[in-house]
Amino acid sequence: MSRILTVAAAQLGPIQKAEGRDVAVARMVRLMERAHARGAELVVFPELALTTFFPRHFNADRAEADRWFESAMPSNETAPLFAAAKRLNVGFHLGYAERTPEGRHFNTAILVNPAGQIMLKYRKIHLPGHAEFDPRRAVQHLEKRYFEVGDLGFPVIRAPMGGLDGVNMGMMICNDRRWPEAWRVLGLQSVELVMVGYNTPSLNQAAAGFEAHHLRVFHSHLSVQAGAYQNATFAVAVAKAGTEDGNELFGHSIIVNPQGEILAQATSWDDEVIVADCDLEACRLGRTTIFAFDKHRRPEAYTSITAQTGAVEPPEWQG
Ligand code: ING
Repeated sequence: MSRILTVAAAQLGPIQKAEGRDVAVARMVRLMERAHARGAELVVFPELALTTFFPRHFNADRAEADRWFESAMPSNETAPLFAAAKRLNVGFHLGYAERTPEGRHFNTAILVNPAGQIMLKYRKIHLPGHAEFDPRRAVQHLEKRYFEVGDLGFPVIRAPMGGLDGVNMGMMICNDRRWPEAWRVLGLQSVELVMVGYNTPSLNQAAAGFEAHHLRVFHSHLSVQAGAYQNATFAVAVAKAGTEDGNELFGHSIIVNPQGEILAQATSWDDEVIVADCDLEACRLGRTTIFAFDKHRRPEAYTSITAQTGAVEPPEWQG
C-alpha cells in the first residue's frame, strides 16, 4: 500500500545584502503558490533563506551581525509565509538565523504544518569555515564566528503531512550533509524524509589548493545520494543559488529516493520549484534488507566514531 507525499524543493536565487526580508518572503510565497499548483503538500526552502549568506562578511563586532537574525518566528516579516501555508494547506521547511531570547545564535531550520505550528526545530551542528578573519581567503566563511554549534541533536518526528497520518521527518543543514554520522543518526530514528537546505559557494575560496569546479556539485549530490541510499530515506536538498554581491552559490537542488536516485533536479541558479511524488513505502525495502540496522550493524566495531574527534596515525608495519 503506497504512502505518497508530494514534496517540492523551492530553490531560491540570490538575495543581495541590501535586500530586505520582505523581498525574500514575497519570492518564497510565490514559490509556495507555484509548488501548490503542482500538487506539493510540503515545500522545502533553503538554509538562511531570509537573507544573503552573511557569514561571507566579517564583522569585528559580532553584534553587528544580529541584523541578520530572527528574534521571533513567525515575525511580522515572515508572517506572510505562515499565512500562505495556511491558505494553501501546505507544510513548509524554512532555514534562518535564530537569535534566542537568551541571546544565543544558531543556524536553524524549522518544519511548520499548515496550521502554522512549528513541529520540529534543528540547529546546525557541523559549522564549516572559521571564526576569525582569514586574510588568505578570497571570501570569508565565518559560520564559526556567528553561530554556536547546534544543541538539539538530529531529531526526527513522526507527524501528519499532506494526506498522510504519519511521516517520519528529519532535518540537517548544508555542511551536515557531508558527514555520514548525521545521516545515520537520523536513519537510526527510522527517518523517511530528510530536508536539507544549503548555501554552497560554487568555487573553493580556501587557499588550500585547486579543486576542479565541477566537483562542488558532484560532492553535494554524492553526499545526499549516499546518505539517502545508506539510510533508506528520501532526501530533499535545496539551494539558495546565484550571485550574491559578486559571490556565486550553486543551485542543483535535488529530490532523491531511498535507492539514491535523483527524482528531480533544478536546472537554474534562480528561484525554481522542482516537485516529486515520494512514496514513503519505498523506504521499507532498504530498511528491511541491506540496511536492516538491527540485523547487520555492529556498533561494538564502531566505538572510534564517538570516542575520537580527529584521526590518529596508524601503527607502522613491522615487516
Ligand atoms: N556551505 C558549504 C557546504 O558545506 C563548504 C561549505 C563548501 C564546505 C564546500 C566544504 C566544501 O556546503 C555551508 N553553508 O555549509
